[in-house]
Amino acid sequence: MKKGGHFLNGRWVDGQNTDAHTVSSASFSTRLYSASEATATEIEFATESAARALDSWSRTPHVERAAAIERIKKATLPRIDEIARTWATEAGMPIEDAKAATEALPIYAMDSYARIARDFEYEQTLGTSVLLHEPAGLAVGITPWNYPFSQVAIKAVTAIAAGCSIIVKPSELAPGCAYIFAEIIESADIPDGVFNLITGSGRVGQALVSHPKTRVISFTGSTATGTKILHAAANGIKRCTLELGGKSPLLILPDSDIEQAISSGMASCFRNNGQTCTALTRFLVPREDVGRAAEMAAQISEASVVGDPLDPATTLGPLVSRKQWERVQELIATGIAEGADLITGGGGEPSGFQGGNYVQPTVFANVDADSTLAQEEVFGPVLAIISYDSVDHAVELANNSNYGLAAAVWGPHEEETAHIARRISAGVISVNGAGFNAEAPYGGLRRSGLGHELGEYGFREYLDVKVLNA
Ligand code: TXE
Repeated sequence: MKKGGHFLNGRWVDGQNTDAHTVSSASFSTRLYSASEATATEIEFATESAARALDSWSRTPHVERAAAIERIKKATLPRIDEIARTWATEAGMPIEDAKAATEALPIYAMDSYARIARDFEYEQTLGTSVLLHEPAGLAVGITPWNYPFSQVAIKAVTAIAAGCSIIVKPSELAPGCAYIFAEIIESADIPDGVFNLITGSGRVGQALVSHPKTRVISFTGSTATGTKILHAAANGIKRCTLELGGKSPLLILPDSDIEQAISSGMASCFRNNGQTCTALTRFLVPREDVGRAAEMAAQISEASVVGDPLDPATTLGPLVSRKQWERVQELIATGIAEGADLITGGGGEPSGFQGGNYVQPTVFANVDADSTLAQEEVFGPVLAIISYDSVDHAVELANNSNYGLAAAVWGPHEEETAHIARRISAGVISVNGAGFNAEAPYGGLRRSGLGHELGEYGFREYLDVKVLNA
């Protein structure tokens, strides 16, 4: 892959500040290569290119846009192994999981947006009115490091399918998968300027979202940065989708198959080494079952194969950076200081991984529902088990969060479990382990975000609607 520069107006350009960011391996922060910090001139060139491309792309027939998405998918398929290796190296996701994750959601989204671009009813009749759905304009996608291919690919294909042009700024910590995506665009014969990649820090992101030519912002990242982006969107009255953090509950109802519930919950909690916004990180367990639940969670935690993310046997890799490692250490220490019971794991690196970004897989039980550990997103392999006394109490605890991204409920009776799931305030709720539906709207409530990605709801974020009364 081409590393270090920007992909602007269909061409690779060497950045003027080529050595601004050191991209390191997640494992031991070994230097891999340097990435550029875009200058004001490069940002201006990116927006001019995207604005010029928008003019013709927004008028390109939707069947041609659908065909473009199909070409992007075709160019992605042969590169899955390379994407997974880059993801594992830079962000720490175990290679087999990274491969499966690349094969799943981004490819699914490409199929889905080829279909939606083709079949969407761009003109709808409502009484005597005609509703005209049109591309909303130049889009900016700002992405983090935890799912570095999916986040770039999904934002880009949604925008392109809808007839928008897009500038993507990936995380300066893990831009490798974004370079690969730009190469995919290059080989898929997408018109110049429809997709642009520019790298740099939050300063570059802020300049892009604040730029007067930007009309649509799609951000995935922390709630703190999302708040700043929303301010920028407010200043320019721009469309803004925010996919932010979470502290998602798994509610285990009395008489559940506790073994199955814990095992499926642990897979979610430790997915991508805990660096997943939808991770189920608070298990709500009937008070009398807490001992059993903690024991099972500890067993699964201790069976984690901690290691090099490129080793296919690894199930738990490192965090993306030492800074993230320190943040997780602080939260583990806070959990202990707040009096939660440390069942397994704890502070420091697992033995044999000193100085790396590896965290001990950690389980806490009897966590106070209002404590930092129960309220803050940890973004590492750390579970908080909280006990409850009645189902109403459990629902109250599940909703006792500023976040509202995902949730899961596990129970013995399907119908009753689904009924309780409806009382939970979160964007995506799973009943008895039901899987993710990638056609359904994905987004969080409250401090977890605004708007949606995926499916037709995600598509509409890139469309304006006009009403023609005739
Ligand atoms: O995220 P940031 P960070 C959470 C998670 C993690 C914490 C901090 O809890 O521990 O956030 O991660 C760009 N204007 N999530 O600091 O800062 C930045 O360059 C425009 C959850 O890495 O949000 C990067 O490209 N852009 C989350 C992107 O924002 C700005 C995934 C994300 O960085 C900017 C990641 C600004 N002012 C972290 N400042 C999830 N929802 O999955 C920074 N950026």
